[in-house]
Amino acid sequence: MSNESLANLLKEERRFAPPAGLAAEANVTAEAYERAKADRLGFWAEQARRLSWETEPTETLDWSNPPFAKWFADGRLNVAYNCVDRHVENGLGDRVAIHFEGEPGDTRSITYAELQREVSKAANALIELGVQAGDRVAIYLPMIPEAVVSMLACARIGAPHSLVFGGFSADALATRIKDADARVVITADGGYRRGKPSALKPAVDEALTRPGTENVRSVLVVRRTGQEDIAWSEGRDVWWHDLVEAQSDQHTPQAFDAEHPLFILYTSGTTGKPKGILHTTGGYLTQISYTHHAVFDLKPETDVFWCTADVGWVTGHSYIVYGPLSNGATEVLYEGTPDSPHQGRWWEIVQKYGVTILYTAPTAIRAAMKWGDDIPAKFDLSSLRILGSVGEPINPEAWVWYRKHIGADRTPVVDTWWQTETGGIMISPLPGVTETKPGSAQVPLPGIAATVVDDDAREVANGSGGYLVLTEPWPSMLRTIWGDDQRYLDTYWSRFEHKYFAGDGAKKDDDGDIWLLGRVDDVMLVSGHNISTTEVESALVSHPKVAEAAVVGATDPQTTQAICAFVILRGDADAHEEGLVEELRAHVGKQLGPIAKPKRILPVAELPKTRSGKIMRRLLRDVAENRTLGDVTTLTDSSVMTLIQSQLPTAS
Ligand code: 6R9
Repeated sequence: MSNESLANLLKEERRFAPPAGLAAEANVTAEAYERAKADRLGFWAEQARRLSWETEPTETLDWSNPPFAKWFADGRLNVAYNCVDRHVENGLGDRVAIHFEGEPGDTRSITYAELQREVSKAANALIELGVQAGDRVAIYLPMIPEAVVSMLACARIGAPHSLVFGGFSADALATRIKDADARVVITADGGYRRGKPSALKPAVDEALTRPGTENVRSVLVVRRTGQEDIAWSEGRDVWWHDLVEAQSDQHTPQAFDAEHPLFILYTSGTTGKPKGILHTTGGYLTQISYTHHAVFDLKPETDVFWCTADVGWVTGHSYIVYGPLSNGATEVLYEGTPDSPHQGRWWEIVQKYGVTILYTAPTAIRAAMKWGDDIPAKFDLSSLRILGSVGEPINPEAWVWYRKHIGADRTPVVDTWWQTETGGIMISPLPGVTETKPGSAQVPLPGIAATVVDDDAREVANGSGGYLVLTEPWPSMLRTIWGDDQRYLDTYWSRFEHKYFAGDGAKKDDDGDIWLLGRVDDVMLVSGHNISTTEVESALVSHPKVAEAAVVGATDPQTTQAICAFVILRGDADAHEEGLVEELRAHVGKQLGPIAKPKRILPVAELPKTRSGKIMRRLLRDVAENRTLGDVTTLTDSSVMTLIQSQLPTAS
């Protein structure tokens, strides 16, 4: 990125100090940064002791063959034992682990003692199906307790799981089954979405007709909706309620090496086949457990934690399953969408369970902004004490809205930057320590080394922009791309020597705090200036009529790229209002400078998003450049593209 980058023009002066009470009682204080700086590996060795090891590790990091890391290599442990059994042994068997809220309103609270029995039964069932340590199990389930139980059962017997979003197609499922060479698939007849049952099993049946999936011996099927007349393949398909319920609820977990594979999770990326990100056991659980304790200040006796992600996304793996459960938390698991049957559903759930810590994504916050302030205002949200954000850069205006309308202007907001590849949170404020800045993830966590570099790998000065890199290995780092070490090297370790390239643009502000600016592929080049999509979007969202914005650079003969913005207006704004587009352009010009003014602004009703809530700018670029749309299979709802195209007068 050039030094002329406009990555420095958006000024955000608001600051929020940690509440005094929270700071005084915080799990982690400023001292942790000092300790980690003085002895980074010693710091992580200390965090590893949060876990219960069958064999304590004596080695911390083996980096003799970079970038292939081994953490705690001579230690042995069982992840499911750490997430379940040890809490029961510590007398916490009656504590609720999971409050499940189904979309149709069915509920179930599962204690740690019950979870131990469920996981043991499922582990015994997998063993009966012939699953051995090292065999891969594909999990294609809705957000129901069986998803968590299945993951823990796999971990318990050392069978790496590979979750595939319930929203993905048969094709996407087949590709992932094939790449991981899965032996068993766990699925359900269907799940609920927006009040209606939606079938899942047919996609599995279809996927298993594809070449390369022949090694799948068994399909274990949870009955969730009970309404589908589903096809059944005798000898292959087996009902969960027949097989799992018949098992003993006793199972003795066996310890595995710290570097034993725990799971594979596919990231779609923008090009090429999906990458199977491989995570292993000891280092992963150490960092996930620590970051959940530190970033959310979890007090397991009193907190009720809720991460709204899907378990099929890395956020669900780390902060629904492994983080909260390793820390003995009580948490909420919700099957459905935020607006079914009404737009206050989430706030109703916060009120009902007394949720104290909420972890969600900017897309959900912007949707709530669009629906209006009066909706959350109808519910008692006073139990909340910490709010988290993940998945995309959070626009400062959305951050402030979140704090004000959900957090009563009282709760810290922690903006957490990380990736499927990093396994756990890497850059985030600490709620009892950091004076927060709306829109910035700010500081690497204790024990994490991150910075921003220029094209020549030189660290940029404060006040400048460039590429986010990680300069030291970390415990929950990906170990490789499943079956493709070369691609691991090429994708992450070849752009800059000895540094992990995250693929995100970032800047350091005058205090050295880090601001994420979106994927580098999304950065625009306008008349010789690099302009961040994130900053133009944030400038648009800071206008009172705009709830959400997506900005792309469209090829332009004069300026290389021209800025094209798609905006969703707030509840009471009128898309046809005269002068609206000019008003928004002028607003961006004032916030960022004339060069950042979008050439075109198009009000739309929806934006294309992935199932994990990220805006797919690539497709908007196709629209802006009058191209046929690229691959839309990872969209939550592919009809939005038709909708957007139909809303454009002409795409010119
Ligand atoms: C956890 C997760 C990773 C990409 C990442 C970045 C974006 C995530 C962010 C953020 C700015 C944050 N991202 N958190 N950007 N601020 N707090 O989302 O993993 O699905 O692999 O996506 O998401 O672009 O590189 P994953």
